[in-house]
Amino acid sequence: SEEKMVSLDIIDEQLIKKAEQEGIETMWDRKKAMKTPCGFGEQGVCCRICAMGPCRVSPVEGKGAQRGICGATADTIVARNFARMVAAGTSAHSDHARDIAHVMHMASRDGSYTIKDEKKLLVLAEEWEVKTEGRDIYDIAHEVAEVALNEFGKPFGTLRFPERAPEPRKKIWKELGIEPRAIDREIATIMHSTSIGCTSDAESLLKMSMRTSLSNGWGGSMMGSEFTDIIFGTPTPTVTEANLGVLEEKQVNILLHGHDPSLSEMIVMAANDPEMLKLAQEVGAEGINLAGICCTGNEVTMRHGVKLAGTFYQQELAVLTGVIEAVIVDVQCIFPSLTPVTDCYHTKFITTSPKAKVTGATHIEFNEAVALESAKAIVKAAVENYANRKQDKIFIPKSKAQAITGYSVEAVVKQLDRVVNSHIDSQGTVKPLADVLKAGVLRGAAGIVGCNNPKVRHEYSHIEIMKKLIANDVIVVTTGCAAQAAAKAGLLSKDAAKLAGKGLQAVCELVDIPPVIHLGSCVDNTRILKLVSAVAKFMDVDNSDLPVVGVAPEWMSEKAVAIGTYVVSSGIDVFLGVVPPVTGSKEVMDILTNKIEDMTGAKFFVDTDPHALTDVMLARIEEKREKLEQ
Ligand code: BF8
Ligand code: SF4
Repeated sequence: SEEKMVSLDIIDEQLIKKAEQEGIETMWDRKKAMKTPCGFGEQGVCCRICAMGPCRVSPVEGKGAQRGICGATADTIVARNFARMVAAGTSAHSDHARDIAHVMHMASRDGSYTIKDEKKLLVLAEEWEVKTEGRDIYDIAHEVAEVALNEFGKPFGTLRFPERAPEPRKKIWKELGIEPRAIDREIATIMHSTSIGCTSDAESLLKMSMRTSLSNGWGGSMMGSEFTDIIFGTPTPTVTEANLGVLEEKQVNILLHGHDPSLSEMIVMAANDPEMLKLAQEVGAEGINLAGICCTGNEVTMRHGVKLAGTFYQQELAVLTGVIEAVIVDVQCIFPSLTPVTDCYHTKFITTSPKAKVTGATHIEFNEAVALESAKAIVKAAVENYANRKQDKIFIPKSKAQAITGYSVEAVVKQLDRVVNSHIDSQGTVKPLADVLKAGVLRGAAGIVGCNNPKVRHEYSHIEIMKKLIANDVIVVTTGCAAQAAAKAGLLSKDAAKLAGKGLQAVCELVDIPPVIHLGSCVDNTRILKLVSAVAKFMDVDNSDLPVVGVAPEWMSEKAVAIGTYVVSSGIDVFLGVVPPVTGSKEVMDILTNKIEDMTGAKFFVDTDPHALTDVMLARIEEKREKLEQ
């Protein structure tokens, strides 16, 4: 029923109860123990950049300490802290991309890593002026990878991908002086400028943050998406299932968690290897069941339909089912608490990256040079652990929902071609999308992205906002843990079209898509940039002219801060459901939620009430429509 489809399932409560009964601590216990968070930290006015401090200044003008020992004001301290979050988030996405670029550089016809989407590689080669004629595809791949790796540290010029933006957008970046240069350079510049006694001007720090964030969105993240498609294939729509009910009692369950597809793709391959399947049968299992968590989950579901166990906040809960033979992780969003939680079960917690070793975990380093062999060793360890399950500790919740994943921009465009098969010249373009937007059949589009955060009722905001938007004929695209929330709620199924308004419903039927579209992992937010920019270019306007919004209802990560900043810098309004630590500075608040609009044509909106937040979104969308129709 409709009610059931979107109601928040009770399974998590059952597992939380199981944790209590077994005396296992989860994030909710720790959240409780944390009591009230530090007000200074929460408002961003705590500085520990040098050893004269830490200094905590008053967020209130004229009351309490107004300056740190060096003289830094609340504005300076808040802006510095914000900038460092952007730098950290950018480093995470971009360092992930760097690894993917290295993998492309080692790709070979007979190795573990090959080139799956030659066409996409050739398009990129052309864009980057890498010679293609008469060359072996692997030579081209290696040179493109080298060009990409140079984007991190090239001494002169600006990045290549921003060229893809609409002309008026590029002009804005140039005029603001925020065209991103080398990726590592932008991160280093922020670390330098935010060190003691360097930049104290808040606006200048925020502009630097914008430039650095652009080196993420139109740099590292975009590289991550593009290269992953080239090496492992550009996603096409696939049907899958989501939620902890995808775990199988009679199979070896491997939980894939983290971010970098160069590991998870190999694990998928290894788990399908006949040798491994035979081994699984030998230990008495019916097969090997892979289930994804976090962005790795998104990556492998996009390309292989691997089932989604769930979101960031379900990582501990998945282990509590007692049927996970191994949690295999690489980098980012991995709770250190997986060590004590897995210790309560037979579950092996296997770290694989030298960049993310976790105390108490089993470290089996993944070696890309012998990737498949490496992956097999990891899968083997999981299979061999099947016999060690504690039978009395097993509980698999029943809940799962059907979902369609795998919508790359290419897949979306292909799907749109169904509408225009009579007008051959508009095939392969975003014309149909632009048309329904212009006509108002769709009022607008929203990208709903980001994490879970125990500061808010889990997944409530994600789902409420999605439901309200689609009911108002706003099509939703989604990535990250928000996408998994949508999957679990049944919103990624074609059935969900019945929750949509008349216009969106008609589009869903005509184009044969769900009303909420899974575009991938968090680096794949660049697919949104690409799609929005394509529509803007097609309509001969800028991104900021389109009735399009970005939303992060339950964000928590520094990566999310970097994403939000590049989205606003790209001309798209960003709506946050969790308050960022900037409220201690009037100036920073004023820039982010007001003045930045004069610079980029977009700004931040914050409201912890999802319904109020959505009302503002809808109003903003209609405002843009009015201007667009003039
Ligand atoms: O990069 S949405 S909790 S998994 S940070 Fe992490 Fe947030 Fe999930 Fe992927 Ni994105
Ligand atoms: Fe205090 Fe200034 Fe040092 Fe920050 S940089 S800790 S405000 S003295």
